[in-house]
Amino acid sequence: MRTLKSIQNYINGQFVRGRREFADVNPADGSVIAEVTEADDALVDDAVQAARKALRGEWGRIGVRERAARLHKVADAIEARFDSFLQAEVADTGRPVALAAKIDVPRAAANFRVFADAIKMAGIESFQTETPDGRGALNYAVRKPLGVVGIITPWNLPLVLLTWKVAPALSCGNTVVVKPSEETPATTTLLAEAMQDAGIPSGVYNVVHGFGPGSAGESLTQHPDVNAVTFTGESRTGAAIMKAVAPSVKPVSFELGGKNAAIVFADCDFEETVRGLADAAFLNTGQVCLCAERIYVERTIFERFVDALKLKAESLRVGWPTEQDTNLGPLISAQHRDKVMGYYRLAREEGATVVTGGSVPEFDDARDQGFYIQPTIYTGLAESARCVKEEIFGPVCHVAPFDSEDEAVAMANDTKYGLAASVWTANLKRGHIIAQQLNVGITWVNCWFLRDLRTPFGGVGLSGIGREGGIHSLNFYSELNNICIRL
Ligand code: NAD
Ligand code: 6OD
Repeated sequence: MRTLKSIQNYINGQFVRGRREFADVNPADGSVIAEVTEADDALVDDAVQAARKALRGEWGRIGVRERAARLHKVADAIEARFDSFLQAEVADTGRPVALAAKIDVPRAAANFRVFADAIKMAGIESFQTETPDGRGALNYAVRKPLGVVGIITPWNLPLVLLTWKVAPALSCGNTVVVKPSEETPATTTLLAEAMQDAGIPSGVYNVVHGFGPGSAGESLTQHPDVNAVTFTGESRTGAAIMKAVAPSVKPVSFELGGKNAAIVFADCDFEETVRGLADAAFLNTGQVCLCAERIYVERTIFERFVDALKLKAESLRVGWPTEQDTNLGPLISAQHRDKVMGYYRLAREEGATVVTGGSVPEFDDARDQGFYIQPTIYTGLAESARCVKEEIFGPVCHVAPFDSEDEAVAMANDTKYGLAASVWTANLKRGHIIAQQLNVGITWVNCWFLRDLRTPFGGVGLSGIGREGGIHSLNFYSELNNICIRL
């Protein structure tokens, strides 16, 4: 009999079992890969108290240089365990192994290195202040940790988005309690081993497993001794967390959903644009918050573009995540596939033309017990259709024609979300002008998901609150204390 792997909570430097367990499922074939032990309120409290205590221990005493050195050691430890992280992430998420090897594990290490260096380079503000009596004053600010930061992460890029928040939080001297998605608990737990290898003191990095409402997620966000909450996930979960933290007025940073637009002009580099937008629509089976679900194409090249994108979508290899030449793995869960299939049906009811896809592929092997879905392109929907307005979060896009720049910008901006956009044109002057008119946190011109970790990252409207990245992360994860000295 095969013994299932057990994924445990990590509290005060120890792996700890909870009272209930739930299954960690491989989305490629529906098999159970591990039992995950859920943290109840008491264990969440233990984790928060361990994190509080660690603020007053060695972690609270070491200086910025030593903190940064240890974060580089965390990056070294991730790189040393590259294959374990890779296998765990692929099994949990179903993302293709080539993608995870190129993006997820290297980015986890990069997140620690970038914020280790950023905190060493971060200056403080100071002002010489003139006063009526001529004596003047000196104002300067010091950066202090917020305290215990609660970190809640989603399933779509578990390791990237976890380390994107843990690294800057630790670089600023905080301690953390992380609640990963119930769908993808493995790499958050593996990171605990990397923390141990790197000499991060007990209690600095804690992990509690479980669900959202009525479980570890809610318990963490409501905990009175958590000083700030940083969350990535759905917009409506962000709203629930906002309510939970309101009574204790905690700072929040929210990276939420999107319904991102791409605008394609007739003068674009056609091949590069089709390649770029095939990635933007289908990468990670469309489960990237930055994916383009709305593509607006100048009418003169509309049909040629739709034909080319169709060819590209149909050339993608939907397969086992562990095979090197797989382009698309499954969706994360049966429940998520039901949701995406619901939108595929709705698109037809709303009058869409199905250019390609629209259903579930058949394999005649164990993948039929997995949660695969076809990459799908629609045209012909009204701009008011729910499929054009609501985030679907699958490998799907709607392509619509436009006749003028103003019309393209108006359609792109007609959304309650505002995370990301892309503009494709050989005319860079037009690229700048259009990009500046888009109501989003990030616009890419002639590229997509090209990241520089020093830049502000976040969204407007339903897409989030605040910006992370570079100095923006350091400012969120620290409390600035301004000191005014009378001279
Ligand atoms: P989700 O909101 O369902 O869950 C995210 C996390 O929140 C999970 O750990 C979950 O257990 C927890 N949670 C759920 N309800 C909670 C509650 N009431 N209190 C506390 N915790 C709770 O999101 P998901 O389905 O895991 O992720 C997909 C969503 O995330 C998409 O909408 C996507 O656009 C968004 N996302 C946004 C970004 C960004 O940077 N803006 C990045 C990745 C994903
Ligand atoms: O690249 C990042 O830093 C980031 N936060 C990406 C988010 C992707 C959403 O799925």
